[in-house]
Parts: sequence; C-alpha cells; structure tokens
Amino acid sequence: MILNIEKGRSGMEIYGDDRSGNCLKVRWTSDLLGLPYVWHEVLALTGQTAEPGFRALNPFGEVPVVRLADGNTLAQSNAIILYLAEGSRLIPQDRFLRAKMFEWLFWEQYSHEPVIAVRRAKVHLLGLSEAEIDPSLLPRGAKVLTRMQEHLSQHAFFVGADLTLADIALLPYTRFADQGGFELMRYPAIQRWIKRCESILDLPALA
Ligand SMILES: N[C@@H](CCC(=O)N[C@@H](CS)C(=O)NCC(=O)O)C(=O)O
Repeated sequence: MILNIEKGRSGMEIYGDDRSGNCLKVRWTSDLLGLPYVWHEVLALTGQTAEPGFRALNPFGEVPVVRLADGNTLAQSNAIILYLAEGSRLIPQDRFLRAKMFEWLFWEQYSHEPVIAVRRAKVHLLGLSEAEIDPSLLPRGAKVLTRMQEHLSQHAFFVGADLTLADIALLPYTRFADQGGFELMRYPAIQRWIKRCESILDLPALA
C-alpha cells in the first residue's frame, strides 16, 4: 500500500509508530510542552517506511519524522526533541549541564538504543526465538542498565534536579526493557525513576 502522505495542513505533523520508543520521545516532548500536532501512524516493521511516498518525506526511510508548520522536515528522534524543546525547561541553560545532557543523548543512541530497543524489537515485536537473536545483546543490555542504575542510585534524574531531554530520550526503551527479556526488577533505582517520569509526563503505568 502506498502511504498517503498528506500535505497542506497547518501546524506540526508527526509521522511515527506508537510502538517505537524513538517516536514516543517526540510525542511525549510535544505533549509536555503543549505543542499541537497531528499524529500519522506509520508501521515501521511492515515496510511502510520504505514506500516511495514516505521516502519523499524522509529519505532515511525511518520514523520518527516531523513536518513543521513551515513545511520543513526533520528526522532523528533526538534532533527533533532538541528542536522542539529549544528555550524550554527541558534543556538546561547552564552550559556544562547542557553538555551533560548531550552526553546522555549521544550515549542513548550509540550504546542504549542499539541494544535495549533492538532486543525488544526482536523478542516482542518480531517474535524471534532466542536462537535467532545475537546472544551478546543480553550481557550488553545488563551493562547499560547497570550504568543507569548506578547513576539513578545517586540522582533523581539524569541531569540536574529536574526532568530534561536526557530523561525523555532514555525513558521509552528502558520502560519497555522487560519486553526484551531484561529484568527491570533487578534495577530498583531505574524503576523509581520510571515512576517519577511517568508522573511528570502523565503516562499510565505499563501493564
Ligand atoms: N536514530 C533514529 C532511529 C530511527 C529508527 O530506527 N526508526 C525505526 C523505528 S524505531 C524505523 O523506522 N525502522 C524502519 C526501517 O528501518 O525500515 C532515531 O533516533 O530517530
């Protein structure tokens, strides 16, 4: 099916898959900041992102992508949330704290998402058997979650005293980690942080 990518609306349009943590970052940032948008559901795992209509919108062939009110498009979840949150309380004004926030954002994309999100997609979304999944993902994921647990044992949030984009970027796939076979019950500080973030973002607790 060729996606019908609608044109000519006013306001921001988000093209995303609600099962994707990368896409949820964009939804939650917009909701928290009260930014209006229209959400277009694009199923990332069924080939919709490869369709010509979608690739015209995002040549990277991935969700999330947003079309801004001026018609410009922007991809890459962390680039999008940085754009949306510019000047807001979600980005520290202090230069060093802002750099610490970037430290976590880059780590999320390079070390966290390729392990926690990838294993969760293979187990939960694609239904693959253990034999079909890279066995290194489990120990690598444990290392990632241990790093978060260490930090959150000492701090309420990743940077400073309040929720920032670092928390929003790390939350969705960490919250889904059990679905990938990572046992969150082993990481009590992470569980407390998830509850704290859910309360601020007004998210229902996951079943
Ligand atoms: N680094 C990108 C990753 C985006 C990404 O991997 N998107 C997935 C869904 S979570 C996707 O669209 N996959 C479809 C495909 O690669 O064909 C981001 O943070 O936005």
